[in-house]
Amino acid sequence: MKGKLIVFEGIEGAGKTTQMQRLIHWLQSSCFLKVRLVATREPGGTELGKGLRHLLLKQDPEELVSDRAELFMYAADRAQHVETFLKPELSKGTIVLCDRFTDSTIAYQGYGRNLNLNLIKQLNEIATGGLQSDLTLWLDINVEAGLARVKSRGECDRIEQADLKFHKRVQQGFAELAESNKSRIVRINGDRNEDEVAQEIQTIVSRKLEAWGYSNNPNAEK
Ligand code: Z5A
Repeated sequence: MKGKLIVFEGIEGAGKTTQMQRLIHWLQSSCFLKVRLVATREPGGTELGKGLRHLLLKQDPEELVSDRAELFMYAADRAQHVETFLKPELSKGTIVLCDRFTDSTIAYQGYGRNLNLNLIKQLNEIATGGLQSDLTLWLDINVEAGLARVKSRGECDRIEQADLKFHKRVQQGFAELAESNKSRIVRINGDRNEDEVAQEIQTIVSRKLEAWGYSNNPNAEK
């Protein structure tokens, strides 16, 4: 793979979408990127994924989605996303920014729903064909604060409505993943104002890009 995959992770309301947009604007306006840059997300990064996202997040009092069905739907979304979007982009040399990836499944379906972690790791492996992020930015935020941000936006989706204990288990999942994957996952304190968080992300990403051989010299070609 010639490109790089940078993933944003965290609980609801952590600020992933906000910070991803800010990073894109910063990268586009800085001298770093003479290479193609794209943004995507899971679930919902492909046409098939958009349908799965709708099914996963809608509220249907008539039929609850079972935990295992939910797991397989996220895996199906990922398999399609990796095969038809991520791998082709990365092989062209693109820098891909992705809102959520494999760690979300471990945190939500593993720690949150208590499904078997080994099974989830195997499913992630099958769905990705072994593709991993080059850098994951984990926005670590107090659970109550994240949920309050989301609630202040209005209506909550199916997963956002899960109880506080569920979200705390998910948070614990991200914390343990960060602890055991220190070279891939970087913790960022998300309990700060948007500008402070964005500044730290820019510092981390610019260092990584330099380490990967991307120059911020405006005359340099990658
Ligand atoms: N899910 C799963 O279970 N398993 C999986 O494998 C995958 C996903 C891949 C959809 O994800 C759901 O799928 C998700 C996990 C599950 N659970 N739910 N629900 P999603 O990423 O599309 O949805 P989300 O995580 O709920 O997105 P979100 O609520 O929009 O969170 P966010 O993107 O991290 O936050 P944001 O949109 O940038 O900000 C939220 C609000 O806070 C907004 O009003 C901002 O203006 C505000 N904000 C942002 N930053 C700040 C700061 N620093 N201070 C104050 N206010 C802020």
